[in-house]
Formats: sequence, C-alpha cells, structure tokens
Amino acid sequence: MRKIIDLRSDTVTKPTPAMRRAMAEAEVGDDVFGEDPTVNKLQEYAAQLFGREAALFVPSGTMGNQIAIKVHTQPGDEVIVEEASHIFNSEMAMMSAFAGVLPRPIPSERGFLRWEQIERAIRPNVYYYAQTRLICLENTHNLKGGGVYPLEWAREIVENAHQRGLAVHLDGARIFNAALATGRSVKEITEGFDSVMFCLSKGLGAPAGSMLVGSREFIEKARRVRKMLGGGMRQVGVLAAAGLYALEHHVARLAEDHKNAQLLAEALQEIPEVHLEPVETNIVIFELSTIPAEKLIDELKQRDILALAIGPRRIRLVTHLDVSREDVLYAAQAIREILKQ
Ligand code: TLP
Repeated sequence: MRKIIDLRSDTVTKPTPAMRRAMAEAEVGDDVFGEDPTVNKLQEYAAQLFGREAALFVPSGTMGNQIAIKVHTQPGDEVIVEEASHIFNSEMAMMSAFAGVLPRPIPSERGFLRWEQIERAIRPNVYYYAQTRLICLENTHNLKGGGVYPLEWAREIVENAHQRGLAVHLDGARIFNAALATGRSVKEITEGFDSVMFCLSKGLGAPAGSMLVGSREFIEKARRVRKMLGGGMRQVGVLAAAGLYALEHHVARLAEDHKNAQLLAEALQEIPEVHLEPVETNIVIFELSTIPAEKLIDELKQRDILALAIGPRRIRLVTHLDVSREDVLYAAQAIREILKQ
C-alpha cells in the first residue's frame, strides 16, 4: 500500500522512534506541584533559548495564546490583531469569551502590520472608549502564506507600543521556521515582546504541547490562568520529553521542509491553473482558477494525498518531518494531472 502523503498541516507529524524512546524513558513527577523534572528541564531550556526569565509548558498553542491575552488585559480592553491571524480566526472567539476583551482586526497584505496602521487604531484616552491594551502579532503568518515578519517592522512596533504603555504578544507557533528563514536566532527575532508562544507540535514534530516564554512575573500569572483553564497536567514529563527531543534534534532539519516547500512551489508555478503565493518557509498557498478547492482535494485523496482548503478556491500545503522530496514531487505531478483533465 502506498503511504499517505499528508500535506494538510505540520501538526500531523508522528513521533519518531527516537522521540518515543525519549518519552518512554522520561523521569516524571506531578507538574501541578512543580515536581516534574522533565517539564522543569524543558521550561528552563526554552527560557534560555529565548533569553527570558521563565517559560511554561501548555497543552496547545491556542491555550498559550489565550493565557497570554488574559494575563495582559482586563475585561473591556481592546486588543489589536491582524485580520487573518490565528488568534482572531481560529481560537473560538475565546479572547472575548474568556478574557472579556474586544478584538480590533486590521487588514494587511501578507499578515504583517506596520506601526503606522496600529497607531491609527489605538483608542484615544477618552473615558467612554474601550482602551487599547495589547497588540498580537504572528510569525510566521499561517493563513497568509507562512511569510516571515520583517524584523525591523516588528521591532518598531514593540518599541512604539511600549512607549505608549501597550503590551505586545507574539503568536510564534512557527517561530523556528522564521528564525531559520532569516538566519537569526529565536532570541534575536523575539526580543522585546512581552510574551511569546511557540509550538512543539508543528514542524518540530512533538505529538503535543506548546510553550509560553516571558518574565518571571508573567509566567507566574500564566501558570494560574493555565490552571483556570484546566491545563494543569500531572506526570506530563512524557510529553515534555518529546518537546525537549524536538528542540534538541528537529530544529536544524526544518531546512529540509523549507527546501521541499520551494521544490513544490517551483513545480506548481509551471501549472497555468495555479496562482501561487510567495513561499518563504514550509507553507505553500495557491488559488485555483478553474475548479473549486474541494474538487481538487477529493481527487488528490483518491491518490493518497491530503491537502487543506482554506477558501472556496484556495488551498494550503504544508511540508514537514513526514514528507519527503519525492512526496512533494509526486503531489505536484498529481495536481498537474488532475487540473489538466
Ligand atoms: N494552526 C493549525 C490550525 O489550527 C489551522 C494549522 O494546521 O496550521 N497559532 C498559529 C499561527 C497556528 O497556526 C496554530 C495552529 C495555533 C496558533 C494553535 O495551535 P494549537 O493547534 O496547538 O492550538
């Protein structure tokens, strides 16, 4: 039987045999008591990688983002987000439901806001206006093609926001892809953000888990909010071990995913019915001019290739640990054949 080529997301990776061994051998304890040595090691390692005082292991990226929003805001505050951001679109309106805040979405071309746009959206200090309290940025930007936030733009936002007394949170679900693409460290590209969330369970290949990093004070508050959400876990060192393994062994190999995404993009570019968006990391997005996205997806499924529709004619393909060079070439060829029919 041919293997399934799953390009729907980099969340679909399965733990490698070596990662599973690390999980099986993990030392564990009750993490709600702060006594899981493997979780503690992962948190210390993450804090050190990002040059922060502390870090917190959380079950998912969504929970990490929502904890950060809750810690940075008070009910009734306003939060500036990019229109196509994950926080605004794919987290169940949780910032309103849980933190009681109002998102203020701002459109952009590739997912990256400039300070001038943000500045215009900040509420003046008038007593009957909700007050802007937080800005959330996303790097890489998922739904607008996996692009990397221009470093100077992000720095300008952080600096100006702080001068205005606003906090800035980074949804860095794929921050290691951004670091690789720019040739800089995660510490360098996230400097100054009040909090950063990153995922262990995407391109890094762990089965679950994300991290929040920030100041000791922020992480202490975040731990309380994690408990409110039922995210306090017990002998979770078995999962933290996968995360540690991922950080130690799967960061450099993201280069392969970027190469495969480029290869896929080059092949797709040759197909006249495909309108490809720029590809910078491991995400490939294109628009179809002749058939609906669902039709192509159904046809691909019959050839054991899985893809994701993110609009009526828009498709996203993501490269990762379980996708080879041969797989992407096979997928590109299949797309070409289906569209020709
Ligand atoms: N993204 C998933 C889906 O939810 C769309 C994917 O397949 O890309 N921030 C960003 C930028 C994300 O892309 C995601 C997940 C999250 C946060 C949430 O992480 P999880 O799924 O762990 O809650």
